[in-house]
Amino acid sequence: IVLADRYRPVYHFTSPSGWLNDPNGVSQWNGEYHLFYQYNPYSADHRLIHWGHAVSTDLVRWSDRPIALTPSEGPDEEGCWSGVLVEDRGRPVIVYSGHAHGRQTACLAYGDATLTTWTKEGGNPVIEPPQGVALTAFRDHCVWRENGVWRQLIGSGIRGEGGTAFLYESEDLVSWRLIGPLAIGEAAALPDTDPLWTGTMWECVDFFRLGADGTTGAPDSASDDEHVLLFSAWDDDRTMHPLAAIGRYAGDRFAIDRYQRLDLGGRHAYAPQTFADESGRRVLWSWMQEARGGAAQRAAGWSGAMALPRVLTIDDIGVIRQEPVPELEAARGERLTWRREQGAVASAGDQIEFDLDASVPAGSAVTIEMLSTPDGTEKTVAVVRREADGELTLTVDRARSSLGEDLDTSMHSGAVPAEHDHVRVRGFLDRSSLEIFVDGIALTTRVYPTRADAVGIRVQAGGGAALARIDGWRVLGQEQEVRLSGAAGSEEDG
Ligand code: DQQ
Repeated sequence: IVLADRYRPVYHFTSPSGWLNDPNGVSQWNGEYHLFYQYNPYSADHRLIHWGHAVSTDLVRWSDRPIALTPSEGPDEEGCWSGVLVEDRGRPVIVYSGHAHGRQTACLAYGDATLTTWTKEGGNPVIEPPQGVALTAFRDHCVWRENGVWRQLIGSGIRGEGGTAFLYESEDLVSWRLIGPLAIGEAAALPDTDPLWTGTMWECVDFFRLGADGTTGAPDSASDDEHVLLFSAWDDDRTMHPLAAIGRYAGDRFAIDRYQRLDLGGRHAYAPQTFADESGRRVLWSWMQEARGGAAQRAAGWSGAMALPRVLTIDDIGVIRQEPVPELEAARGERLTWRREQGAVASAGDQIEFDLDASVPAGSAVTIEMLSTPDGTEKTVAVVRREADGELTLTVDRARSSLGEDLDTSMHSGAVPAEHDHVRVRGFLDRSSLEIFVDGIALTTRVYPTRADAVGIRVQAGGGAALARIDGWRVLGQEQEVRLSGAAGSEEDG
């Protein structure tokens, strides 16, 4: 019997084996989308990190390519950590963090025209951490062209001051001048109580222009457009979540006007990275960390998946919104049928997409139970509630999501800026992966129900809320499913 791992997402990107974390080098070249990622092919642990590689023409069906970067003697001998891919006069270049003996430095690798084979720069590392300042860390890269030169940000933090990103400049990607910190966060304490905690280290910085008119592009200090700096706020104690800083970029500084939580699921949509695709959209990838313990991950032989690729926009009240790319509609299978039960509507399946419109006036709520057993012993409950003062909130309660042990089942919650009673809720269930979007505010999380009858969704509108429309589809796993059963089969044979 072939037993596929019931927690392994089917229509989300996962690595062929082992461990996956951050998306890297996200891009589109001659129509083809490339996803590189932090990868340990040998075990489901964060150890000896390589760059995995996959390609797609539609952001839905992916095929694996050979490993792009492998640690080798020198500055990356203990890991090829996160970075980006740029084009320098037609030549693909990866800028990444070499990791060796507790030190991180900036390294380069040059690709062939198909982005398959990579040759490391002989002069690596090309940047070492600045001297004379007490840094919390120094890694991860954002690189762009501006005014005929290269600019680069490297994520860091200054002890006693806050997270930061150091700005550099170069003519040739090889020799770099330090300009200084682009911006410095707050000397933030209180990670547990402050949802906008900015961390002591900014991981995976990503800086770009995003206009309310839908335009986006590389940073441009001559433009009045709002700029967005994504970073993953991190601390040595392993507290972490992704944030967006929004503000003005002028000269060599970024004046932060405000922060926004990028995902109400926090670390389950970590290390986000974006790119502008050939159609001009800002596409975002992020890593869905597991919520189960290391022993369970090692036993499963895999860890980590990518959240669905999303289009990022900013609306006219300055709020960043995200929606899964519309290409995913091509992966829709059969339409769900709904049954009525005690004032709720319900449907079954653990690989489904749902989409509903509801009116949620003050004092009312819509409750969505997912992956629930008929007796309610296991269930994950999302609630979209309008408080008496008009504020709309989204919570996901995982306390009863699983009878299993050694799981993070903490609650997620946050506000959804929305001006009307009418809200749109979209959800994507894919086994252990759950993504909910309420008016474009994302909440990404992981749950691990144990019972075979913990499937489907059940939606109830109460206290004056009313469901205006509900629709849903099974989602096809496509090529990943084929690869998965192959892998499960060989494990069984062994
Ligand atoms: N993961 C990478 C680092 C980065 C961190 C190492 C974020 O480059 O700071 O795998 O998850």
